[in-house]
Amino acid sequence: MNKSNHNSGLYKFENDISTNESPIAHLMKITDIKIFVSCPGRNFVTVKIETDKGIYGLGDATVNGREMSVAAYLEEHIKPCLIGKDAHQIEDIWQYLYKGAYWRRGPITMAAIAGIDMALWDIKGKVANLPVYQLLGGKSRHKIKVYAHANGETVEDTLDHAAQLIQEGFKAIRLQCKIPGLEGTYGTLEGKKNYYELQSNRPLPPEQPWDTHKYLNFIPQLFQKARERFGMDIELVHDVHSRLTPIEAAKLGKALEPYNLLFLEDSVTAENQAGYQLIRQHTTTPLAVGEIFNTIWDAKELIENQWIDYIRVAATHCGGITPMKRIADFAAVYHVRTAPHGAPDLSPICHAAHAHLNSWANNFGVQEYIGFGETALNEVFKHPLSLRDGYVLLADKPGLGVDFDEKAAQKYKYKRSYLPVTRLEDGTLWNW
Ligand code: KDG
Ligand code: MG
Repeated sequence: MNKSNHNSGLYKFENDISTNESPIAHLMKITDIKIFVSCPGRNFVTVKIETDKGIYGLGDATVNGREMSVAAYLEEHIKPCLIGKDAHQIEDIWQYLYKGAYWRRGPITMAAIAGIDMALWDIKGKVANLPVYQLLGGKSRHKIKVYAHANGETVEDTLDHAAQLIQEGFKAIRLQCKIPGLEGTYGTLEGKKNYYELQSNRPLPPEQPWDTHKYLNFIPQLFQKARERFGMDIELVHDVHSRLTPIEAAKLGKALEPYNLLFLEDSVTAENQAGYQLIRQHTTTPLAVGEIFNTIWDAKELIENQWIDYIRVAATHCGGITPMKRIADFAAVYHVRTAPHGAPDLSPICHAAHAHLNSWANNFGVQEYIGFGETALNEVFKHPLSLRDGYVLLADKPGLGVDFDEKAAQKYKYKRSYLPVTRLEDGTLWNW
């Protein structure tokens, strides 16, 4: 290779290609990795990678209810290995943290890797002076369809909430409602109607009751009333939160067929992926799953057997942008579309990463959207996302386009917090 061809511009070839060393000199050394755990409304683990060129990148490594484990993993086990490495080697660093750790997969490991991976993509975009979606291959669309959440204590309450969202311009809405006869569950939590799963300020997990029989009797009525009131145009989603067995989910899918859902989410747990085969054999209601998946392996059989229609992995929980791009491409082969998790326990950095992926992926389906209403959140994170008429718009900024105010974050101290736990009325622990 002729050296002189490569000495101009960013890429400086210092070694001849015939040697065993990398032909690319360390372009941009990682000088520090800072890990912030803050609570601007809810807990977030934020990663900041600094380089010797003064450019930094940001990543989200939040695991709801297990934040300090990821922070310790990053601080003690990742940071020392990456100082001095070339920030441009995203693929090699990803493999180093995944294969090189010997201990693969799992939510803590993969969130830690995700925080690093997102920050490295952010750096690469800033160096190139391009938004990350350009590095992925450019835009497939100029706006990102989202679904909002309508929750309520009663059917009427839930549908009033949905009516308000329709008026705001949303084209797709998720309906969740408190189940009659079950106290304090599944529609609202502590009076929070816009999001029923907000972290509790209690230092121990709150408990909620569950009854599958009551639930299965009730949910089809909710969707029947929704169609009576709104007609067939609005797209509807429901999240089962993995509380059914496959045959129960199949029954629910069948019962919901007349109401034409966009998808039924997390109808059963997916450790046993074949559970979805059974549901699939019985219903044409589209199926979505994946928000707690950590790797492509969690989705492999679901996708290649076409047992699902939407894969809902989140960049923060599946190892970052690098694997999410791979999962989207793999899913496209089997007619599966992406519908990334979009709960507020993902920081605006993850939401921005999704917006870049959603702009790029041809097989993007829909993005879950709760919004960024909290004042404290907006004080700490400046993000490039805006909402217009049921679509998210992504402003063109280099990298991911998010900024993080470290000083403001310090004001909002981490608070130990948990998701609720579910039990049957006889005390048996159930899936939450
Ligand atoms: O941390 C768990 C929440 O993000 C989850 O309960 C939200 O199911 C969820 C959803 O679909 O947004
Ligand atoms: Mg869900």
